[in-house]
Amino acid sequence: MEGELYVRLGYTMDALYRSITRHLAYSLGVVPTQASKRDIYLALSYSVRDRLLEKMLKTNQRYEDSGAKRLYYLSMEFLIGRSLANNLRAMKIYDQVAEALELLGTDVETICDQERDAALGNGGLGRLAACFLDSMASLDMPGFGYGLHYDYGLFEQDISNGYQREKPDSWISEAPALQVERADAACIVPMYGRIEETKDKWGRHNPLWLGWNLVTGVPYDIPIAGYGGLTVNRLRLFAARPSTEFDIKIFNEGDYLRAVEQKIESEKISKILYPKDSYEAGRELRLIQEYFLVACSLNDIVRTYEKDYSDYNKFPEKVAIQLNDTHPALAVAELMRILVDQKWVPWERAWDITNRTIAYTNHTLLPEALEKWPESLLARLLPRHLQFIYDINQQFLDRVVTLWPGDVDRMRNMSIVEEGPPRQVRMANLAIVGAHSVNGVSALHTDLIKKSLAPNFFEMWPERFNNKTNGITPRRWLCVANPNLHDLIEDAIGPGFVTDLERLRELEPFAEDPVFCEKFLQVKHGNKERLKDVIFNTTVVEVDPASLFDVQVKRIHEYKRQLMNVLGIIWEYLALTEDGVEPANPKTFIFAGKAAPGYWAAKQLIKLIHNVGNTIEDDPKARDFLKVAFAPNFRVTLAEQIIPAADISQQISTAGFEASGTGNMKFALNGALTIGTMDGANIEISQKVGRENIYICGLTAYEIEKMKRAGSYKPKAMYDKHPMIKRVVDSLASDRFCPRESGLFAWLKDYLLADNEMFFHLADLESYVKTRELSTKEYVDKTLWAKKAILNVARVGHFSSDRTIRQYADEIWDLVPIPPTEAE
Ligand code: DL6
Repeated sequence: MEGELYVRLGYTMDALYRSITRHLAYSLGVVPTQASKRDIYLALSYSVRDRLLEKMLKTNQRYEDSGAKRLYYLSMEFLIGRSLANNLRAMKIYDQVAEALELLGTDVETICDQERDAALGNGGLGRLAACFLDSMASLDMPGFGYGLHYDYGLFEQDISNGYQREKPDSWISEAPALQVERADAACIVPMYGRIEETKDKWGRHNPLWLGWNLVTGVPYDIPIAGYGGLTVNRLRLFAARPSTEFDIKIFNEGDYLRAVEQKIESEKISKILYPKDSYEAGRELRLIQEYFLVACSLNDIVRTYEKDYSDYNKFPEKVAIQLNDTHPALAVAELMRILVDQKWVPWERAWDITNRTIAYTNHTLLPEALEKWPESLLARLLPRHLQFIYDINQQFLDRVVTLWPGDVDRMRNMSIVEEGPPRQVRMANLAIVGAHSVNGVSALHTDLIKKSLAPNFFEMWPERFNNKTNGITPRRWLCVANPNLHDLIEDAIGPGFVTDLERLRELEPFAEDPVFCEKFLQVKHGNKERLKDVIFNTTVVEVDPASLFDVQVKRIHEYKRQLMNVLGIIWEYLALTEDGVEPANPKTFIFAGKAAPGYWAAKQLIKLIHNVGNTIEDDPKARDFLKVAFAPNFRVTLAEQIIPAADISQQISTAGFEASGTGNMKFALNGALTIGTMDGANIEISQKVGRENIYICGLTAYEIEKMKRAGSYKPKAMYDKHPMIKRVVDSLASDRFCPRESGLFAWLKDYLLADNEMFFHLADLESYVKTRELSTKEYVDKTLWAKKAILNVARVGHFSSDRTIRQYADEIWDLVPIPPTEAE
């Protein structure tokens, strides 16, 4: 006990049992015999939280003692999902807890099932951030997430008559069991106000930002357990609160209601996650959220730095800041403001420090997702930041002029401020200019950033651009999601691969071993049985685990081409019912995914999937061969149930549009074969698993780009020429799939046949359908299928987020692990 400020906690079954019952009594006020499952879940979560905090305090101490550099990952989204089972496995107390819970008359799976997802993200970008946190902790790296403490996460999706309905997801009720409030580290964030131009005592220009409104940022820490449970980092989420409980001045003036209104206004900032995912223009509140995240985070980062250092020249040696997309790009201006206005660092030096500290990851090339904010809005909300943006831009454009004198077009294209009307600030340009590293998230995506998104910037600073292909954490996506496959692999190649995923290569010889193949297929079948129940309970569709499970689960978006999948299903349906061509094996098409609430076309697609499914189900000629199920409310937990049960993983985005994808990696790791286009990380997956173990179809990004430039995509000609394409499109336009809502899908024919159809559905359709056919045929040969699936598992170790994080740490952050001491 000597030297310890706190009581050591036990990790045995006995100690855990005592801890759970103690929390039942003293945190929740219930006796064990009367505890509900929810009570036990909470008591267990508090017990786990105690232990995580114990390790977190020790980890903090270790980091402080080492004086190591720290990484701060600024992200508007962290899509965590459930935490409890993941933490039990990370801390290696799953079995002890299972025994303790048996004494309480229940079981660990039932209790873990009580947890609701923390859906503080939209999709890939937020889930990647969560995988990165897991990897940083598992690699003993001082890397911390900074985000917003939303009251409401991503909406819950209900389906009513095939239409998506959104319901609020009040995550806040779930949070206390995961987090600790750190009121001691709260900060004040100024916004709005005006600039008064003054001179300092030396007569120098000294603008003052005055008359702001103040909001308080209250941090909440969620411990993030590394695998093994010794390193526990934290995710710090900021909630917005009024600067004082009520504005005393307004209150004293007797305007009680206005004081309350102002309190509500402040709290609005962290109320809700914007459900946008590469779609929809932003609103003022979104910009405020982005600024609030940046201001709170930088305040915290600077405060932590100042505990040990006063000289800001060292800042980039001790601090690395990664911007997860452009959402936190205001960090460039905010760090400049802090250094220049508050720390009196000269502008040029402040710029050097800022640039060496900040790095930026781009996650999308979609023009509608590239953020721009009206200059007028910034002038009102952040007048001082806008001045810094102007100064940064001026300095930058001066360099551009020196390099390319007289090249006005280039200047216009590179400028951080876009000429109007309306004049807008381009956040991607601000991030590229302000960061020392700009990375894409797959080899193709990075290439496209260099060639199409930012070629002028690449020409100016080639060394700044680099690739970091995404990865996924095997702890969640194998150990937690597919424990039986994990155990099977462990029996074959021994332990240790979970933190060294390339070791999965040792599985390769087992792809030829009939006994292993048989066990592998049994694990898959078991997962399919379980998914069958999940689907039945949520959709009432009865699926057959002996059928091929062909899965496309992800956000619903035109570029992801759920529509092409549906065209493929209709093709198979018409071939079966009109031409008598049966599929080689019965097939179940499983979809899941949310559409942004304002995205009409995506919502219509959800309706289409349901209607096609119903038409097939109502058709006695078809229903025994084809089935369509749309599992509602896609979220991390549902992904954990669906992915391990998939035979086929559909990754069919229009080439050049999916920056990377990470679902593609999760499916392959769980032994599904990919049908995919040469897009994002699919390309690298195909290189790793071998072209014979993946089904590639469609045009490449460069072919598509060429056709776009030449204007040579003529979908109407394809429709006229190819009878099956014509039949499929015409059936869509008829009332065949909407007998009770005449004309509902007629728009799709015009959409698909337009020369400016952005996503090249019909261009890829034939190749896609043929590839599907081949995959179904091969599925019948179980030995061949098992071999291919096992080789996928064996060869995707590269896509562990541990590898990705090591690359970020070595090549961008200059961050080293600080492993636990033996005493820990
Ligand atoms: O990098 C994570 C993830 C990629 O895997 C997806 O391909 C990409 O679409 C996604 N991007 C976004 C962009 N949203 N915004 N802004 O979610 O990032």
